[in-house]
Amino acid sequence: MESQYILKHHGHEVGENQCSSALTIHINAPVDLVWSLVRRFDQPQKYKPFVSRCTMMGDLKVGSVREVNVKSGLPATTSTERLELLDDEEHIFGIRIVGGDHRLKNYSSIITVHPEIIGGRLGTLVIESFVVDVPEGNTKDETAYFVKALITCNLKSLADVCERMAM
Ligand code: A9S
Repeated sequence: MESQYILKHHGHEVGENQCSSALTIHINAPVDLVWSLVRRFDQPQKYKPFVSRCTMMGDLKVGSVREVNVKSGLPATTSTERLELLDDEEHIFGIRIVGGDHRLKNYSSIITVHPEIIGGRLGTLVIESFVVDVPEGNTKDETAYFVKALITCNLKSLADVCERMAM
């Protein structure tokens, strides 16, 4: 099932000097609760552990831009990001990183959430895919490993927050 969702919603144009991948997680919470957190482009810190502050100009619609400040100890301090997709029917959320003092150039990601039944209870499948330039001096594998590790942290934190709220 996951592969059908990935084929339908997570098709990225991947250039020669780019890398791309997709990660999934199953969350023991209803899809509407999970989506209510994922869709908050203005408040990524609701679940992302590396974000310390976020300021959004405009309102919650495609084209809005946010300034994300990340916690110390990371290889960046700020990231400027644009909301590219926000579909409350199909539960599709997409951003593009357009600036910041980090090395992720031309980064874009898509998150989709899908209802499922886990152990006879309402659950959610979350799929997050990305595409990004391979920085000068890094390999595709190193870049994919780095980004996948960060997204894995974000998704595990999303699961923790949602499962706690659903208790
Ligand atoms: O926040 C996301 O959705 C995904 C990523 C990969 C964000 C990464 C990051 O915010 C750091 C955590 C600071 C790592 C950016 C934009 C660059 C980094 O180097």
